[in-house]
Amino acid sequence: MVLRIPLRRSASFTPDHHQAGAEASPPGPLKMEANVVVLGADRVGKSALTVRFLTRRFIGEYGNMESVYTHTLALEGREVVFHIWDFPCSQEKAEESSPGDKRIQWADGFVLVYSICDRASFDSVQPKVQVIKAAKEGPSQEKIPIVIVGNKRDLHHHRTVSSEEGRLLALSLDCEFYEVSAAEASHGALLVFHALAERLCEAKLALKKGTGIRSIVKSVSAVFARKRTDSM
Ligand SMILES: Nc1nc2c(ncn2[C@@H]2O[C@H](COP(=O)(O)OP(=O)(O)O)[C@@H](O)[C@H]2O)c(=O)[nH]1
Ligand SMILES: [Mg+2]
Repeated sequence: MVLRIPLRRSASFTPDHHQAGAEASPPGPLKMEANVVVLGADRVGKSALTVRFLTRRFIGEYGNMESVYTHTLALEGREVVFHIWDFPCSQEKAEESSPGDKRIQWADGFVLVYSICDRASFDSVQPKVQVIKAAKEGPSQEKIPIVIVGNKRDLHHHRTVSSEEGRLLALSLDCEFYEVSAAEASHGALLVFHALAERLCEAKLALKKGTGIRSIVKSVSAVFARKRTDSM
């Protein structure tokens, strides 16, 4: 069952002085909606990170509910409406990510979480990114908005994945990267979703530009084709 929990709370990540001084409106649409899915192995903190972002709270145990949360954030003069799909562990296992996975089809942006204390969860990130890219990358090879997150940073004494490994993996896959502790603070969760929102806006703009250029090329070709037939 999918629970729709509309959380109308709005989060602004732009410093006040920046917003006040922003006279020119940003390029692209001022309101954007995006579907986001949070993926990763069991018990890495997917729900903890999501709930941190939505409520700023860490409640410890999150049960096994499947939820789609709606949440709006302000990003440099734009409004980004996120629909965030959080999965119960059992379902994550049952639906081993494949390009046909309904979550991958549904989502525009992805948060891939592993635990820095769980190497297997880290090892599962790369195949997941490859599946997402195979399913989503169009002919123009546009950047898919993906943020890789190493969670449970507070448990550094149990660390089995170094920060460097996380950073290098993200670099090699052309993804954003953050190491955070959902348990300790909300700052990391905010950075993660803020970075994803930026990537989503860039992707939307790139898509629009691509479509714009393609339609110009189409019309110019049509005019030349017409001229050629006229002169025959
Ligand atoms: N120490 C620590 N525990 C965490 C952190 N994030 C989540 N947890 C705990 O890890 C367990 C699994 O978290 P949960 O969000 O349910 O994982 P999910 O299965 O990926 O959704 C819970 O007991 C959480 O309290 C973190 O940053 N640090
Ligand atoms: Mg969960």
